[in-house]
Amino acid sequence: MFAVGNAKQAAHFYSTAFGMRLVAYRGPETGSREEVAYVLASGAARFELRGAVRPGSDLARHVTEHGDGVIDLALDVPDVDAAYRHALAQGARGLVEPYVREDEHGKVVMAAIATYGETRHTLVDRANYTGPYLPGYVAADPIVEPGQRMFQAIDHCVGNVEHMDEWVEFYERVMDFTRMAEFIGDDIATEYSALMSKVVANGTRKVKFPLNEPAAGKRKSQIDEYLEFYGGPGVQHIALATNDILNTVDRMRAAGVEFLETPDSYYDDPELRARIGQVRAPVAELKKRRILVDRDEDGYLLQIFTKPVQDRPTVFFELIERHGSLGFGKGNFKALFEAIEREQELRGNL
Ligand code: TYF
Ligand code: FE
Repeated sequence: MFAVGNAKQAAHFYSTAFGMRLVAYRGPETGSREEVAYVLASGAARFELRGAVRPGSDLARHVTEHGDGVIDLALDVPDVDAAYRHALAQGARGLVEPYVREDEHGKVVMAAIATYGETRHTLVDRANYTGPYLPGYVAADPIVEPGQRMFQAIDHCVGNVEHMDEWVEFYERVMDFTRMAEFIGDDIATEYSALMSKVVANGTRKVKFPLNEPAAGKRKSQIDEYLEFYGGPGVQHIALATNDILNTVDRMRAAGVEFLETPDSYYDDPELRARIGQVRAPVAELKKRRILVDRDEDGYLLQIFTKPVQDRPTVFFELIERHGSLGFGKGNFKALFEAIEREQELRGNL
């Protein structure tokens, strides 16, 4: 869920540039006097965009303070009561006690706990609900005629925090998540990344949360830039799983989405071909689009990163097409972080 300064226009952006379909709405016309909410879907991925319709609300304050950003990463759980009680027993801060909402389409159970910064996790069980989204929302028609889907799921959500280990431990303790092998440690940090990162995931690895913290380097860390401009910890990027990253990138670019530039040298490096072996598209086609490739023992992945999608240098998106690999593109970290730093420098924040 996003808090934005203008949900009506944001809904238009995610419809035209990300190929999402507006599916549900609530606002003054439906009895929601304080705020509007637009719900967009692409496959299993759902974004809710919230905007304040008048001054004075906590939502309005949130946008003033942080700019557009992610306020809630909702998690589907089979038993909201049990999950909430467990979380609180393990030291999580409860925000909303479990409650039931019903309408003619069925019932949902929800609760919410706090995570890093002002970010929340809503715990939701909508197994017994058949409506367009949740009780309180009405079905809505697409803003533009929906074309072919550009992505079908959320692959991972990344948090920028001050102390990574504190939050790794939080997800282990509160959610029974476990650490995944991939991490960015001291060694990489001092060489080029200016950040450290560890990944936690649930048992099925469907939910993956990398957590970044700034590392002291020669220059200002990209994570420090985020923390300064967001005004604290928050969601840094959301990775969207696509089946056809070449097509998606072409269509997003045509719609005006800006992606990070990867230099020609990345593709012309003889070691790249040796490292990635055979992938589904010719390297020339990847090079044309600045798509990155990485391979590990399980397979390979293709990925690309947008520039920040709002005025502040905070939230951005990743597109990822996995072919067996469960990683996050370790082999691309150097090229990626150099590209991010070039942008940081242009902004005068390096
Ligand atoms: O999610 C990941 O770990 C990758 C790599 O500031 C990454 O997408 C890590 C840190 C970062 C940007 C990308
Ligand atoms: Fe990522």
